[in-house]
Amino acid sequence: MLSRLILASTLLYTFVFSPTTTRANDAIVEITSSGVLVHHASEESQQSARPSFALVEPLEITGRFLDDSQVNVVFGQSGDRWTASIETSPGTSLYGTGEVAGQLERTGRTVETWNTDAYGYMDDDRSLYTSHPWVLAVRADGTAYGVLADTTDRCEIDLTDGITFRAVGPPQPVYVLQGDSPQDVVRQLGTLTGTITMPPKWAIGYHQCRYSYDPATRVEEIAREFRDRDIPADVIWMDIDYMDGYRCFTFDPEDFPSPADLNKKLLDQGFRNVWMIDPGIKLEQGYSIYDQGEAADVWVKTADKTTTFEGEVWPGMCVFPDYTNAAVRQWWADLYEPFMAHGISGVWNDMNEPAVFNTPTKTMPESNWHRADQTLGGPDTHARYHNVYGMLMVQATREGVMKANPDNRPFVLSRANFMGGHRYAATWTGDNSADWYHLDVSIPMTLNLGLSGQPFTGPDIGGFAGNGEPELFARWIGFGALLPFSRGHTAKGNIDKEPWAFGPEIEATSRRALERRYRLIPHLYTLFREASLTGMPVARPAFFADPTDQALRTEDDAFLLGEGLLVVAQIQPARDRLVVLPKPIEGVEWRAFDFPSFDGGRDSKDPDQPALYLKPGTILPTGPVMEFVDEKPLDPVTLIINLDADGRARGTLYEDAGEGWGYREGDFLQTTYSAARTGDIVRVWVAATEGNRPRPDRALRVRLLHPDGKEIVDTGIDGKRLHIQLP
Ligand code: NBV
Repeated sequence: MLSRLILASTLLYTFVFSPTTTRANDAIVEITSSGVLVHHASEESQQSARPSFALVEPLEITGRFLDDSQVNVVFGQSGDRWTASIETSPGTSLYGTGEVAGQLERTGRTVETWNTDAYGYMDDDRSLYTSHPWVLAVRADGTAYGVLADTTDRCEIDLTDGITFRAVGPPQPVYVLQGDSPQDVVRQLGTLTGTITMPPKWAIGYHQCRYSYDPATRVEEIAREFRDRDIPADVIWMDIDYMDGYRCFTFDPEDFPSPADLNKKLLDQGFRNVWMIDPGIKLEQGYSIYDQGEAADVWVKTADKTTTFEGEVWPGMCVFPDYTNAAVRQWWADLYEPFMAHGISGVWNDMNEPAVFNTPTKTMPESNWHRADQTLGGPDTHARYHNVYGMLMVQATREGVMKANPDNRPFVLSRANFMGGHRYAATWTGDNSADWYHLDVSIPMTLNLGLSGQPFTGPDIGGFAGNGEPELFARWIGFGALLPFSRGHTAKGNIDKEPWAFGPEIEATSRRALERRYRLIPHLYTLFREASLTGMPVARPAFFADPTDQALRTEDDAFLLGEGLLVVAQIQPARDRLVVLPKPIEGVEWRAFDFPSFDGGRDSKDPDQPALYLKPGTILPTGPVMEFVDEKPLDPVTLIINLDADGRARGTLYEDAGEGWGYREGDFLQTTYSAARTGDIVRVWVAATEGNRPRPDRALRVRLLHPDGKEIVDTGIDGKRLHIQLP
């Protein structure tokens, strides 16, 4: 026991920036082998040390001690709710809280975890589609900690005065993750809740959706237009109208007579496809999915625990699989095998909060009954499982997709989700509207999701509800093309919103935006690799560049892609934003650059495109414009370089097959490029490689950003040292 305690204090001191020695309350504090502090209200309330729904592996407790860290969790009671409060020091900025609208910094806001269908949401909507009982706190000095309340219940996160969680039921454990920077904390969150697996490369290309492309010939037309107009895109989406009367796992016999043929035609042009599946199963005898589910008794029950709950959704009266039960998840997973056999590449699970039309709450009654696995907490009410309904659905979907196509990486998009659910599905920011407000919140929403563990996300580019004006679309696609999940979408009844729909000028803007994405795919793919290994978000807030710089803490319109690339979006119509840039590093500025036309793309000088800046000391790997991600090999590799004050720079490029699991056996190539200036010569070389994949025989191009604003361009062979003569 003693040795465990010694180990505990060693670990504790590794994570605490400047420990104090006061004990603030009687909470029981335990420490895990990975340095996470687990606070319990009392001995009685102590549960197993694991965020029940988030963790990959149970945490191993290595000791118990007085809480002498800087973060004291004070448990209490307020009415029927338990509370856990943390006092924050002056100058602390709060983030996270998952998918809520509004500004990036969450200090002063109150939200509630309760997955909600929130069509046309605004700042004051306290709950949206996904729930993350998690707050990231960045202190004035740039050190940070994160706090996670391990509860699936409806939980208020009140950030008006420090951090307070309020939830019903018995008090649950609260986890404190301490780090010397916000990045450090976000990485620890990745360790605690798991990370995404590497998506198929096509999923990081551009996606085109609408509610709905119907019939199949319209889908073909859309695909052809993209290729005829030379606008890069990888995926076309099939929204609910492809189904036969909104019956999941069926196809409308007239409008989609042969989904396999359609998917084949799309694939022949380099397009993958994603098809929607909802949780509401039409209550109709003779519909095979209903009949099967009925026979296996898989549906969520009402409060009497025996009557099947019926609720109205798109197909009319529906029943709902009880995904909290392992046998039901297995049943659901198995439905995907015949479905995927139509050549389906990816699956979109919508309406899984779950949304129900004919109840006052627009979801199931909280008294509904789930026959949940003991490992999840055992049978209980919907109140307890509401927030994880969507997550457990996509866990099963993903399993089914993987079983159907074991050699492929699964792609699932989910509207509802919960802390840790990023392991199963990407998410998007739901039904936004085609207005400047929703354009504005797209970036902070994406960033806070990233800070809450979900790196694969982005908004409906162009806005879901309503039409919007051409300029709005141009600005939106300008930066939306650079967000981790990049998809254009719009609702039924709206005008067309494909990149060409607003006329030639906006079409040219959209093409430039998407060409930029495709030039940056080598870098984006490298960032997805990092996210999959460590939990670091792909798109990161500007303050990650310097967590001590208070001015960056509220920068909502800029984001970092990785460490070194800053994207400054053009948010407002017809105004050049005064953006807060990170400070120069030892006199060297973050240097602006663009993509000129010499490598096959079009000149991107365009006020709708975000400004791009490269951090001193960075090498950014880019590639040629492509129609779709695997259209051609990455050749040449173009390195864009901004040397630091010592004349040095570094950067990483990760490559693999883009599909399948070979990378797990070493079939990848990770290259660390280095550059150094000596006198008038800049040398560029491969400093390190990892993985078994041979380096392709290909050209290397270097664009050296020069202090006088000019660029020096040189070419060589990738893998061979390049010597660039400065003028
Ligand atoms: O399936 C139709 C839509 C979908 O396009 C949208 O993205 C989802 O968020 N779905 C909601 C249901 C209808 C919304 C009005």
